[in-house]
Amino acid sequence: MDNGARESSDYELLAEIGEGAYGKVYKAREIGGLQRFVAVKRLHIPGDPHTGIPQFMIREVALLRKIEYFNHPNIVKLLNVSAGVKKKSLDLTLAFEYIDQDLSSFLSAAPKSGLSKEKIKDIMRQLLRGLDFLHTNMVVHRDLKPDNVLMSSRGEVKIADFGLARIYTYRIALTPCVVTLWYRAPEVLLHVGYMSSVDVWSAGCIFAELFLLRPLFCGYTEIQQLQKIFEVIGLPGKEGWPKESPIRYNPAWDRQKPSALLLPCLTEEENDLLTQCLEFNPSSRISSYRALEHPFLSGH
Ligand code: 0RS
Repeated sequence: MDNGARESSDYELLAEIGEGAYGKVYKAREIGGLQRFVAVKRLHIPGDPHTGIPQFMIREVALLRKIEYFNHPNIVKLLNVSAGVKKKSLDLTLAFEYIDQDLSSFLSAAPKSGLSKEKIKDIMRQLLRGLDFLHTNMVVHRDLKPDNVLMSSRGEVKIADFGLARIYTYRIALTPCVVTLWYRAPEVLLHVGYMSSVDVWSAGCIFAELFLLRPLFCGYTEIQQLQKIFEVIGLPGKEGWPKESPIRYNPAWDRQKPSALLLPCLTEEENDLLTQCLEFNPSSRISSYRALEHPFLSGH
């Protein structure tokens, strides 16, 4: 892509920085050339590689490269893709620009007094611009959280770990591992859908976290996660519950909300944006595009 075809051996792996359903991510250095730091992501696709590269993989990589072509400032830059054949698997290596910090470390290092309003606005604007770009290109992230929102030393916010949804689904079935539910939209927890609105929910959870400096909803099971959500946004009426959901409506989850504002420590304007991001019904939830026009972010 930038230096022509590269082999994965063109990178010196320095340290493992992440492991998950996707395989492993390493901090690495380019050998020769600019010797830049890169984030190398290795995916192992089990199966007989001689039967060919699965179609879904070709599609997903084509999608990643299409997204890359636009060079969006709030999307992590993909530098190179290569595939290698092993005895019993296909190895896919993706190299990305390396960004120093993730939002979760940034928040842990934030002063106890909190982030400034200007910083919160700046992070949310960049995050929503990145999301709006993905959504315009028909990409739903599905797992947006502070761990995969990266922060460059120049203050740029970049979304990582998107666009491999089908490859992941394939791997998740094979690799049991703990995933955080904290940023999951109710319709995902209720198993009734995956539209771009799921990412706006996650962005809303991140928005609250920028003020609170702790996650808004920390559930450890899907039911507990839903209960935590309803404690803050209120339980929807039975008529608003998706009929297709395998999870039954439970009136006992209804807690009287103490305040009209979602988070009493936020201003009315901030609460208004948060409420629109954390709308139970995905079709009534604000889009990332419209969220950018909200008075809190547009600055009018
Ligand atoms: C959970 C506390 C630790 O540059 C990091 C980068 C980092 C990257 C980078 C670039 C492009 C990815 C990473 C990437 C690819 C899956 C991913 C999943 C999550 C995040 C990024 C992914 N906190 C997490 C690990 N960590 C230390 C803090 C860092 C620090 C700097 N720069 N990743 N991870 N794609 N695939």
